[in-house]
Amino acid sequence: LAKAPVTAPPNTVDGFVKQFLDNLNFGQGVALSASGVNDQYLALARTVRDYLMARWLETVRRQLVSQAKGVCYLSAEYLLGRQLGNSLLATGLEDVAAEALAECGIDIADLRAQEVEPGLGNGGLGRLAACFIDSLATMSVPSIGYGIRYEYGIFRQTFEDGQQVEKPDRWLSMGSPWEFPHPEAAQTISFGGRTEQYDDDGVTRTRWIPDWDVLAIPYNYMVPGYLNGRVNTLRLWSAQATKAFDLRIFNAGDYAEAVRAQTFAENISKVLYPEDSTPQGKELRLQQQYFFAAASIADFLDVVLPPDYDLTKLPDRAIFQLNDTHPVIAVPELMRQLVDVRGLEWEQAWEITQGCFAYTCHTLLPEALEVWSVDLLGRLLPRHLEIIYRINEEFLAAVRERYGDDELRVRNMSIIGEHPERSVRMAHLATVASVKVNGVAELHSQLLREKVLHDFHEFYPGKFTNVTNGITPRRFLRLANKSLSELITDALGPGWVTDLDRLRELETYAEDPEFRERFAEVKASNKRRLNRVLLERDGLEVDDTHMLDVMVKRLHEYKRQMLKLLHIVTLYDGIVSGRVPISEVTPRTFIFGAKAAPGYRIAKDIIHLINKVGSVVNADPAVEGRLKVLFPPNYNVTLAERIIPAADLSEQISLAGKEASGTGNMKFALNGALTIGTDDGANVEIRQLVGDDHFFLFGMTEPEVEELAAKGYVPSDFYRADPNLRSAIDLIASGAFSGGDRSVFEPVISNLLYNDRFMVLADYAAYIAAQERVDAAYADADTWTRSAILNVARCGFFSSDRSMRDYIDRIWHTPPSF
Ligand code: 26W
Repeated sequence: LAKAPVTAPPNTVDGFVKQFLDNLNFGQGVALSASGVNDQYLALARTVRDYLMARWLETVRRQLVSQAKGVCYLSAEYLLGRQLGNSLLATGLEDVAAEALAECGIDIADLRAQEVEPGLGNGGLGRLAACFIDSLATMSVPSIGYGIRYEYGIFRQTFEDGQQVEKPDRWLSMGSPWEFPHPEAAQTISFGGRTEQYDDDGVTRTRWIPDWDVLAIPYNYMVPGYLNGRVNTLRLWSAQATKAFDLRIFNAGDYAEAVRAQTFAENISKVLYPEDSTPQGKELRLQQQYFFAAASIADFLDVVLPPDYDLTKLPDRAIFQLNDTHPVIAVPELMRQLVDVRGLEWEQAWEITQGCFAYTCHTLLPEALEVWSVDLLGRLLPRHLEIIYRINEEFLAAVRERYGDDELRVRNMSIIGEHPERSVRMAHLATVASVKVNGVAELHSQLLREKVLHDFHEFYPGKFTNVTNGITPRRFLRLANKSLSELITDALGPGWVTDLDRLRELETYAEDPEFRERFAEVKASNKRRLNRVLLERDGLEVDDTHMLDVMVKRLHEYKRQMLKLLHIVTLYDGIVSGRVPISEVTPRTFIFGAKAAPGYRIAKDIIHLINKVGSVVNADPAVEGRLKVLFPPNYNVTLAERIIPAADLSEQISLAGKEASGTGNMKFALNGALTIGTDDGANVEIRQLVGDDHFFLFGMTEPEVEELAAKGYVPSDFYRADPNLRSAIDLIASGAFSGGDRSVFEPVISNLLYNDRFMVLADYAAYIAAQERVDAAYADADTWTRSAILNVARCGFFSSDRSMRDYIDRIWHTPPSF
């Protein structure tokens, strides 16, 4: 293989101007004088791309030559955020590009603002995948990300009279300059039909005779490492109708039917399911999962591996990391490829398969554990169901051999569940097939071992491990918080960006009054920037003299946005009832950001209620502007990058034992917000690292939650016993936030009083008390700033570079390669 002949344009302002103008003239076909801002954005994006191209081709070449063991990260979601800023950062071109564009009379900030982020994920799980591929590129680890190129990503959220209304996310409508389609490398993916046995030279084999298929077209995206000359690949699949599919119908003269068929096939990658934490047993969703899992496996076997590769060596060449259960159908698919297509013996194929997969679980909620009905799976993927049955048969035989006829245990461990209908438990299949199974924070992994997958932990000692999540310091510190980054670099030099443990050295600076002053000024300037952004985006105002108290994450009952809201209503109630003198109220601006799954009724009611409380509180003169509730719509990665650096207080208040890890919690702490939080997910580790004095802990522990549940939790008891709580709930129930209409929020109130699955009322008093400690601490600005600096200094552990090192050491064994 020849060395890549491509060279990058000269790394100078003149070189950049020339390349930019070439891209504008020859790429976009417009003159500078006639160009619009979108033309300019596209030309700029292509210019930055040109600088990355030689590195990309070289990375691909080296990976092909070395055939070193690499990671195939399989994820149905990648929540990438904007690409331009990150590409400029990775290439070290930020200043050159800004100067070059200024020479052309263009403000680069206007072009950056033009980019629509690819929102190809729901929340934590998708953003984690994006952080991980960034770290893998930065650490020079051979790897490829596989996923789906949804034509519509997560919906765009708007509010109408305070209620969420979903609009389609047309992220591709202005063209995406970051993708490279390769129709010539399409894979054909089949569905449906039946299986049959046939005689192959005296051996009975099985083949699948599917009845329809689609093309999977790969679109490649660059994943640039930070200033290291490496560019990895993210390969997302897009569905296209096969020729055979519509020609047959076309020839029969039925044009409408042909178009319908085409639409049917192409629907597979049309839209991201916006459900978070409750799998919808939708056929299309299973189609999506198989579509990308099968295309990725085939791509790896046919395109990435050399021809005549000895497949028994596959575990030394590749590890397929399953990002939750969404890609788990890849397990029977690899078996099918090895046994049916490539003629290996079952036993040998199973040994290979078991050496090639690893599974990360991202949840603890039982309703989020994916299952597929045998009926549906058998109809869509008949051969895969047979394979799953055989895997299960052999697995259960081993279980019986170990435990005798403990049929209860056998039933609990089976890959096939019987109730409420026969179905395939994808987490069990993943666990049986994987080298390692990991949770995403210490507490989460412990609960997996002790509860959710306890029998499996006993059966496979050593299979379970923990890798605590992380976040990329490139996007969430260096890019999002330039002023803090400069302050840190002034103190420590630039090395911290790829060696985040070095932030420890800031501990001594926390004792320096001048440094504290500069740090406080950074926070204030970030609030002013947020004010500008929200004013322009949504007409919202952020007062930079207020404490900024932020809760941004998906709307889910277990995360308890309701608890935050009860705090706000309690403060407001204190003011309007005259119980609390207004001068004693700490001025606070509350910011919410949250999308609710479109079908999640109660979550949407909570959004409505937050907005209505905001309208009343913000407009009430009695409040004297001391409390403000802001809920900018359509929280996404781009907005996160603006909000998080401005925050003083980070709300991480899930019921203990429900949030697997959280990653927003890490982003806030790393940007110098103090956390008010429960003992849940990675909060536990954040608190251990930053220290109790710099973290506001409250609420029940996980064992206490279990205890309360066991003795029978009666939420209304808490309502009756606490006059503040009663008064706050009564205020909502009275219609004070719904123009006197008591029916509007009745479902929310009833749910709290008579159900309250996530024990909001039980933790209310502790939360209010903790918020009082927050107020007291905030009153001493300098001490607060010191705590904020110590949060930054002690959170280097949460770099996703560290997470990747842990995966490499404990699971993948894929060292960096150049
Ligand atoms: C199929 C429906 C569905 C969709 C998404 C079920 C479950 C999910 C994910 C598992 C939800 C998710 O994003 N989980 C989050 O993963 C983050 C990264 O590990 C964690 O930080 C969060 O705590 C966890 O909720």
